Amino acid sequence: MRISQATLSGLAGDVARPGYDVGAQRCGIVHFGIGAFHRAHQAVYTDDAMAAGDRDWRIIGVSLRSGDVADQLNPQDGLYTVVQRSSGGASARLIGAVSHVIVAPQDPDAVIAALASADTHIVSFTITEKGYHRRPDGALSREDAALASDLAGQGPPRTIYGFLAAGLAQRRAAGLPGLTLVSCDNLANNGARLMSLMRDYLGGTDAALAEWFVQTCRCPSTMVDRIVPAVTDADRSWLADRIGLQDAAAVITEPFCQWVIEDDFAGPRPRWEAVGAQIVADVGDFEAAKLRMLNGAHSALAYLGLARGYQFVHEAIADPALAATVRTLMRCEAAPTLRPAPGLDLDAYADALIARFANTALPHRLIQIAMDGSQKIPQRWLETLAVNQAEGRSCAAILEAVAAWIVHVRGDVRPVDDPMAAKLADLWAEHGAEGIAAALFGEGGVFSATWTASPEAIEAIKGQIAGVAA
Ligand code: CS2
Repeated sequence: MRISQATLSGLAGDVARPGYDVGAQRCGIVHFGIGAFHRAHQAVYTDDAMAAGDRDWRIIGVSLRSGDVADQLNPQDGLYTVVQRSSGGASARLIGAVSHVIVAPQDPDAVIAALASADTHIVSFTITEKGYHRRPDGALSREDAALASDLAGQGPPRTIYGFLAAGLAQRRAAGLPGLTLVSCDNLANNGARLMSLMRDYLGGTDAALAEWFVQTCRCPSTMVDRIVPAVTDADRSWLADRIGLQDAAAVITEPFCQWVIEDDFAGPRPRWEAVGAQIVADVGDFEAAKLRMLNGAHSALAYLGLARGYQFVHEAIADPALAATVRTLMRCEAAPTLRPAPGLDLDAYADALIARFANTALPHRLIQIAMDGSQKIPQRWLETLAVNQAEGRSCAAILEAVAAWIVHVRGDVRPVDDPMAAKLADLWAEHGAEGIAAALFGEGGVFSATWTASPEAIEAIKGQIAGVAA
């Protein structure tokens, strides 16, 4: 039997229930990209905030493309379990914060109506790096088909920009207040970037609305952190035995959870800080440390680990050579580029990250992390490389990882899941092992807006490519 309001009496007694009247809450948040990460992170904080007394903050999820999550959550009245798993054991809790999911291509008007509702105060996003439709230099990628269609006003919206523009126009016309747009994706300065991308989009479509947007809406930056591997069928059947009901929307995660949010809201918000989030004046130092150390190490483990035949993060980090590379990357290459955020000891942070990667109770596939590298490496590696290069330091560990990524995107060993996969394969065909590093990172290269590699760095990558490819 499937979990839902009607079947809850069948749920195992030791699964914690929401500490508030779920059905009595209105929706105050619209969330784009309601994947496993959101369900294990922001939705949990919001569930806790309502249990602590906040009201009317249930979440309407929006899927921009597939109907899969709607099929998982809607028949369950939005209910699902979050399982926390570590070597110490597993615990499960039921989350009531999600109301329902709208599949945007099936019902675009419902998405716009949710954005235009007087009850909505916050719109948040986990749409992954590529959901922002940016070029490698960070500007709006106007040539992208979905974005071009939205900019031209052809048919219903397809991107967050098109939907936001339609929703904001209705709010403005109705005299409603602006919204807080909360990016929860792993981009550097995610709030400021979203603000500037949205302003650029509106500037090209509706200048008066662009002005209203800047005056009334806010885009706080956030740092989000929780490792949430994709759930497998085996996980779901293990969970059904454990909790007594089938749950198609369950998520399995680690005990660790962190959310640092810039204190910059347009209107009301849940008291997330009362339930463990940090609301701070400046997120930048937290964000840079997390992206360059955790995510930087993750991506290095992904490409170097796959090349050595590993499948999971915990296997790769158990390899002494890879552990040494990752430790060097974090402590000697990333850390010197960072200003420690208040209370953050970067050496201790690196050790804690290695312990999290080693969690064998939470198998995390390297191939999941290897996805979309072209969207990830600028903020994970290239900013670190740029700062170190400017200060005369080289970064052997990151360059080794860069070489492994370059070999990965050649695409002849395993499929490359990346919006730039075709372009990267073409570059390989055109430049070969001799010229590919310069085509990507040299003067005028694809990624040179973030890091223009020195001739020495290009040579070092070339040497590594020969090593990895051999
Ligand atoms: C990972 C992240 O898939 C990836 O690229 O590096 O999803 C990572 O697990 C999270 O950012 C941890 O907070």
